[in-house]
Amino acid sequence: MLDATGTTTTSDAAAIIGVEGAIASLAPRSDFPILAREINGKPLAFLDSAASSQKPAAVLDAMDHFARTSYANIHRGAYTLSEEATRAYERARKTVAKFINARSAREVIYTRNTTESINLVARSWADANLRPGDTILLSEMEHHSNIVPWQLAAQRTGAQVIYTPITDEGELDLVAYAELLERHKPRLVALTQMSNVLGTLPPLGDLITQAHAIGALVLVDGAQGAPHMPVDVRALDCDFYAFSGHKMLGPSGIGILWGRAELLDAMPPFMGGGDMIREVTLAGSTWSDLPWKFEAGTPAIIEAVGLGAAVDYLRQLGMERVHAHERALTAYALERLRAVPGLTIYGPPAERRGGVVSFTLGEIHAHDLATLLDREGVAVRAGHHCAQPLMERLNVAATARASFYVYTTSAEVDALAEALEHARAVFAF
Ligand code: C6P
Repeated sequence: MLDATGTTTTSDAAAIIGVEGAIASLAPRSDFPILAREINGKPLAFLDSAASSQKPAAVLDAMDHFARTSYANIHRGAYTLSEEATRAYERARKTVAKFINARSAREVIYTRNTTESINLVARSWADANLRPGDTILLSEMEHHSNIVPWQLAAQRTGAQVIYTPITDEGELDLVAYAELLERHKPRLVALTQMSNVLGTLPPLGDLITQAHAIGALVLVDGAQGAPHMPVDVRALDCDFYAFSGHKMLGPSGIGILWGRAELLDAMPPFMGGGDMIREVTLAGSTWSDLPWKFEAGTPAIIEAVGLGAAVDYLRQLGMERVHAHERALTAYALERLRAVPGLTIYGPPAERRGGVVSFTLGEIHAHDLATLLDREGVAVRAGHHCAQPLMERLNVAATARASFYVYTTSAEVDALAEALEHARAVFAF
């Protein structure tokens, strides 16, 4: 059973939360109109940002303003509106490139989400490069989006997928990882930056160095990374990095694949259609340059503008502060929830995890628990969190999960703890 939360001491948490004992939101709550809502007559405590975050007025307004004043299709029309729309779309790309310290905006591909970004690599790079007998190394704590595309690629190419196990504390087994690298010499390693279930933060820098030493490329699933911590793809030294706009204050329908230019340049297109070509004849076609080679069809234009506004907002907050805020909330939550009798918390101690806390309460099914919490205005996710292999490793069918972001306060964590006490009372144990 994974329950390693006992390592956060009262004095650790007290030091983090300060004398007044409360953690205020990092971003002004009034920036997020939806947070003023009541649910079932109770103030909303939105604790499901790992699934999708709420959006500040700055993002909603940027999209609304763009749609009202400058919207047209991009890269197509030699008229003012289309040129304005193209500039806004490409400006947002540069904003994203700067946010992750890409060498150039050419390396920043717009996709629909993390899932599509990983599928792009699994289709384009894997199909062109993997042969029967090759190996792809994942981990047991990956989201389905970082498992299924590789299984499909393996089926198409004859490669095999292997997995680094996790320890009983919910962390990557580093000894096993080194052995698997040595024994199988995988062509590609794909790892999450933060587990969406356990909050585990694998030591990516070391893992990437080791993978490169045996000649593997490394894809980082940044779905739970880019929204929550500073990301510098050059310092990280990964080869591909994937993330979603909707988890980082932006809209749904827009995501990013960053890749090293020389890799992307050598890769065939993922999808064919308008905007990704240089020339089409009846006999065949040639491709546009990066990044457009990978952007077939009319893209999510308004959403790209929204993502740019979200990145501006996060940069103003400061990603170091975002990370520190979530760590403080997590330390507080682990301590507060440990006091709830019958609660089992999964994952590593506060100092080695991000702002995600998964738990079960006695024998109550996670879905029933989430429904009871919702009655108290507390929104948490319940289920397998698109990580069924991890659930199997934890030997649990489902967990409930609270996750934190820039607008979360310790009062919301208190509301969660109190709602859990209510749930215990309903189930009379
Ligand atoms: N996890 C969660 O509630 P998309 O759906 O493509 O934007 O992101 C997929 C994804 C990939 N990797 C990780 C680590 C993720 O957490 C997610 C999305 C959400 O945990 C929705 S299932």
